[in-house]
Amino acid sequence: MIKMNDITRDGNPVLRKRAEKLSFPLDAKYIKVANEMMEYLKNSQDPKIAEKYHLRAGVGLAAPQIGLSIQMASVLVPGPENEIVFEETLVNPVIISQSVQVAALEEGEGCLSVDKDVPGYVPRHDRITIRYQTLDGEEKTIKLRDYPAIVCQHEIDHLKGTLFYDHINKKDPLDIEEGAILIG
Ligand code: 4LI
Ligand code: NI
Repeated sequence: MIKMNDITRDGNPVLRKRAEKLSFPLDAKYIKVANEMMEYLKNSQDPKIAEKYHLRAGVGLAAPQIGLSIQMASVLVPGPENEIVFEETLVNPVIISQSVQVAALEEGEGCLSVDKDVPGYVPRHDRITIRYQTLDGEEKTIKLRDYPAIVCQHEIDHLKGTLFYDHINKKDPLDIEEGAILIG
């Protein structure tokens, strides 16, 4: 079971590397890693389990965050009634198209690898089309918008060595372009 101690923190060089593309069929060890990453997200979103194991809640976790420089990230986005809005482990994901429309989380972004609060808007694309492979090598192309799109951009950034605060305007963290959508 993945716990906070297994999560690499800002300053660890693995978070700044470009992750390696995976080839198929996936080695069994990577399937296990993927299942553990998704299990972390589920556990972290369960108040009882999270409290018991001191897990910080997350909706996305990328392999470099557990020290593996491979192109894999798990995403588990719950909706307002706790229903699952998006659940997937993305392998070799790429953004193939993106809206000009910008969006940002109104409350800023957090990251399991960044312990300090870094306030400010993180400008993202409101809509994206991503292409990725599933754990069994199926090629998928899907469109996402709003919160799930923001989470996937944050996770895909991890595979490129980018952290959310890299995108925050250093001079004025709450400066964002006119017309940007703020997601509450
Ligand atoms: C408990 C149970 C307020 C502050 C609101 C919590 C179940 C921030 C938001 C959660 C903020 C769940 C989240 C992310 C933000 C803030 C991630 C709570 C877990 C909200 C996810 C990757 C950025 C993703 C919306 C500094 C660890 N997650 N909140 N950002 N939730 N969560 N990000 N922003 N301000 N980070 O953090 O998983 S994209 Cl689901
Ligand atoms: Ni992160």
